[in-house]
Amino acid sequence: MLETLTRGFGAARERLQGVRELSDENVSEALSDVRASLLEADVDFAVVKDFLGRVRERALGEKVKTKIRDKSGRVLRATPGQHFIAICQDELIKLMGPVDTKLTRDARGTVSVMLLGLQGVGKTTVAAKLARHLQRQGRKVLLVAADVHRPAAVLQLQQLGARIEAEVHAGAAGDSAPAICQAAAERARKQGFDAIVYDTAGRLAIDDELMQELAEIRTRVAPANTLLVCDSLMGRDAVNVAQAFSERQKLDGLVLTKLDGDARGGAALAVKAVTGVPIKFLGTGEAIDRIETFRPEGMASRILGMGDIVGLVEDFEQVVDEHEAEEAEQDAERILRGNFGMDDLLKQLRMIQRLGPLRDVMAKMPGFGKVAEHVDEGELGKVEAMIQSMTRFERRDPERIDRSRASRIARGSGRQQSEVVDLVKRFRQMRDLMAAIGGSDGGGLLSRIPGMGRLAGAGGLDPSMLAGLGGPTGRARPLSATAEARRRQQAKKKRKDASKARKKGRRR
Ligand SMILES: Nc1nc2c(ncn2[C@@H]2O[C@H](COP(=O)(O)OP(=O)(O)OP(=O)(O)O)[C@@H](O)[C@H]2O)c(=O)[nH]1
Ligand SMILES: [Mg+2]
Repeated sequence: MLETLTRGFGAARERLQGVRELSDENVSEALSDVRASLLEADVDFAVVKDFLGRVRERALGEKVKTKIRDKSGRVLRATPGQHFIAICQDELIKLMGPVDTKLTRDARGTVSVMLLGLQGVGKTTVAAKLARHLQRQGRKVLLVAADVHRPAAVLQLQQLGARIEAEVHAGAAGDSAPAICQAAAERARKQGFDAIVYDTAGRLAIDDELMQELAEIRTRVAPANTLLVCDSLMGRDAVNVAQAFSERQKLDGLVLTKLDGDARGGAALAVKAVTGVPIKFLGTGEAIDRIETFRPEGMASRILGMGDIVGLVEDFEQVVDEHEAEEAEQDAERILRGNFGMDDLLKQLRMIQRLGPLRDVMAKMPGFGKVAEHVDEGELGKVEAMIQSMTRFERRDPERIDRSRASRIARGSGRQQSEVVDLVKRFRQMRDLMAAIGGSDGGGLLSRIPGMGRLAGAGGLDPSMLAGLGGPTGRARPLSATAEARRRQQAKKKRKDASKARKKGRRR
């Protein structure tokens, strides 16, 4: 997701590493990296020019603040390179925002959403995803099959509706789309539905017939929200289509789909700037829960390879219920004391899998953008198989897994013995690390990462847990995070020892 953009900003960041101040020359060089990636990502040329101009002006014009106080009054030092990235972040957020992702209610309090867009962009999928989203807010949703042009369209929506237990309204043969929508709106009023989602027909191109039909539906049901669905993979064409639609229909926002398959991300970045219509939701996969409310901050942060903790927490809240969240919180506390076994690891892995493809989850973890690009999706399955082949005793106390046990586990899970040994080794490192960063004094590493405390509470989801799971090749192992934690742990021990020695000295 968005690798092209991330690479460009990453290159700029590296280029500015170690510079003493931002100069015309080094800023120009950094911006040329950014420019190349923006163009490669298929961002509209005028948008690129404008964006670069603004970043340049601020990078050279603003006095670089190298000392910043955080909320607790601690002084943090920022390098010129970090200052440059902070400006990029700010300008990216401005480019994509502001956006109000709340769906509007009509006078009766009903949330009505009309979806439109070209053929195959994902309207019907989004209809089901939005219905699920609204159900989670406690609403009773009516899905409306207003695509009378494609024979299988109604069935498709009915199947999706059945999966999420949402009622689907379909017309009789020969009914027009506007008539079906009107009947559905009346039914919703009578039967107490407080949310209604209209799934309309797609066309190959924007033609008068389609515009007429959409306008007719609008006058009959007056949807409180009209959302254009765009396919992110269409890049600049998606932006052009959005522009054409917005000139002929009043749009409240966009849903950008198939972002999961989009390495470039040009549409995500430019569509608001070009059309003035903000993205409200993202589609990040075929499954019904792969929908995200759009946050420019989160997107900017991900583009810059800095992760998106808030997004991750939101994903987590999407997939777990209250009971699970509570349980996870207790688990996390125990895990952070270094008190956990393979069963806990398995549980955590399953939780992570529910959050979406590992690659996406990793991309949202601060500092793990690069790692995410190399994640092997099959890795979790292998680890799971190995853990399942362990006895209860072995799971509880993996230290006891000797050569003969490892060989048995390997045979049972169809893996190599070396992989089992490797898993046990990494598990041990992970446990030590957890104890180190959890820190009994509450001042552990986790508590210093914004939002991480809550995340840790939410699922015991620490990057380092995943990091250790890079597989035998170790491709996805971010050594720096582990090394950093070890360094902190050693430094802490040293300080403790030194203070002990001092006290001892005084006593003598
Ligand atoms: N990877 C991925 N696939 C998606 C996403 N959203 C939709 N799709 C897929 O895109 C294809 C088309 O989706 P539909 O929802 O049928 O699209 P539509 O706009 O309703 O199509 P028409 O009704 O024919 O105009 C399906 O195979 C979906 O599974 C997404 O966010 N990511
Ligand atoms: Mg459809």
